[in-house]
Parts: sequence; C-alpha cells; structure tokens
Amino acid sequence: MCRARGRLRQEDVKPIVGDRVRCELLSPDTGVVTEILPRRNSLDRPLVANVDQVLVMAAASEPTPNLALIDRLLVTAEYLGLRAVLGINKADLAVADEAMDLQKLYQSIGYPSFLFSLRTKMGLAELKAQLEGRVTVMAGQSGVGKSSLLNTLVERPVAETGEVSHRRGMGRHTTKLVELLPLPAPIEGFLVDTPGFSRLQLPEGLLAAELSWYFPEMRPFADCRFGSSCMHLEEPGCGIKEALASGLIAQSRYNSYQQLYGELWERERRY
Ligand SMILES: Nc1nc2c(ncn2[C@@H]2O[C@H](COP(=O)(O)OP(=O)(O)OP(=O)(O)O)[C@@H](O)[C@H]2O)c(=O)[nH]1
Ligand SMILES: [Mg+2]
Ligand SMILES: [Zn+2]
Repeated sequence: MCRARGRLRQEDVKPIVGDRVRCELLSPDTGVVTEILPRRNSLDRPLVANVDQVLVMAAASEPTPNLALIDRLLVTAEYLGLRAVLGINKADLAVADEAMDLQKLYQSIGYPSFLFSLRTKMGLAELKAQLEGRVTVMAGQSGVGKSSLLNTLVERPVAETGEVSHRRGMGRHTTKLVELLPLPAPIEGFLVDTPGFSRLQLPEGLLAAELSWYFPEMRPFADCRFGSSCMHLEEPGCGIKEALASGLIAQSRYNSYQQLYGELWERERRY
C-alpha cells in the first residue's frame, strides 16, 4: 500500500490506474510513490495508462451484435495506436453462420478475431493466448460477458455480472470500478473491465477528413481520384465507393464510416 510523496502532490501529478511508478518501501507492505514514469499512452474512459491492446467484445446473440459500436471502438483503437482484438462470446447461442461471418469479416480486415463461449469454454484457449504478457482493456456493449470473462480468467469472482433480462433500459450498468487485474500464470497479463457503454465519445483529435485512415481495409483506396479532399461519400468515381461496389469493403463497415463521418463533421462544424 503506497501513498504519493508530498512533492508529487505539490506538482499536481496524479497517479492513474496502469501507471508504472518508482516507490520506496517503508515496511514490507507499505511505501511511498516517489516518481511516476512517463506514460506510453493513456485513455480517458476508462482512465488507464500504458495500455497494450483493446479487446473489443461482442456476443453471437443476446445482445445482437452492434456493428456500429464495434467499428467505433476499433476506430478509436486505431486512432490511439493500440492493437485491437475482437472477441465474440456466447458461441453456444450462435445462430447459424452469422457469428462466423462476423469473425471472418474482422479477421479479413486484419483484426485477430475469436468466437468463443464462456459457458462451454469452447475457443477460450485461443483468446487467452492473446492476453499473454499484455495490458488489455475490454470494451463492448453491456451484457456481452466482459465481467464474466474476467471472472473466468482470474479464477475468483472479482466483478459483478448481470442477466441481460434483468437490466432496466440503457444507462444502467453492472460494472463501475476501474481496476487493473492480474491474470494468473502462465498468462501474466493484466485485464481491465470497463463499464458497458452504448455511446462512446470519439477521440477529440480525430478529424472527419482522416477517418478512412482508421478503417485499415479502406487505406489502399483512400487516396482516390479526388485525392485527400474526397469525403468518400457522394463523389462519383471515388475509389472507396468502387471498392465497396466490388465487395472489397463490407457494406456494414462502410455504413459505420458514413455514420462516424457525419458525427465528426457535426462536431467540427460546431467549432
Ligand atoms: N449463454 C451464454 N451466456 C453468457 C456467456 N458468458 C456470459 N454470459 C451471460 O451474459 C450475461 C452478461 O454478462 P456480463 O459479464 O455481466 O456482461 P458485461 O459485458 O460485463 O456487461 P456490463 O458490465 O453491463 O458492461 C450474464 O448473465 C452471463 O451469465 C456465454 O458464453 N454464454
Ligand atoms: Mg460488466
Ligand atoms: Zn473517395
């Protein structure tokens, strides 16, 4: 248990979850934090530093995958320069090929994607391997099983989980605390559970004009006939629209692009 040294407090540097610090021991189990090491990165919500990757979680069913939210989280991860992995839980509830299609879509874009079930443990080993030695932040719709995954991996109940059917509307979330939880050997990683969010603010510095860059499969076509001035929305002969028409870009991804573009455009217009 450590307290911050007075000088740190005077300098107004507040340690946040995930910080690497130097400390001096006062007794075998108490000490003072003397220095906060430079942060490689830090997220606002949840407030965590030194993150290696984002595990975007979805469910094969219950709740129905929210592709717009998945893409929003992936764009945010791309913008922050974080590795992103897609985990599709509840494979035991999988309806026909839909969950498989989802996995294949994101795998083809380059995101390691996994279909698994916490209930039957199917596919869980592959997902675990992704967490080895990394600090992972989980994000995704409420009810997809983020806290359940944590409880399964940490092998003791640490987070509250809830029945989707017992939830009352939006904005009522099971998870409230931000904590870096150590995963047991041989994983040796850390996992952060985050409150389920239906809305997530896009990063402040993200510009509409640069949005296509954060859709990796659009990058090869982003420098289209219209150069960097193309919004890739209505322009005839736009390279991205052509790639969409020939199936090189998925319709659902393009829909997300349009939606996010609109949002960013609105935000920039207000400045
Ligand atoms: N059928 C099935 N249900 C599961 C599975 N994994 C988790 N669940 C259930 O899904 C429900 C929601 O799980 P949580 O872990 O609370 O979901 P969460 O993502 O933490 O939700 P928030 O904290 O609200 O963001 C619980 O009732 C779990 O028992 C699974 O593999 N299969
Ligand atoms: Mg939770
Ligand atoms: Zn274009």
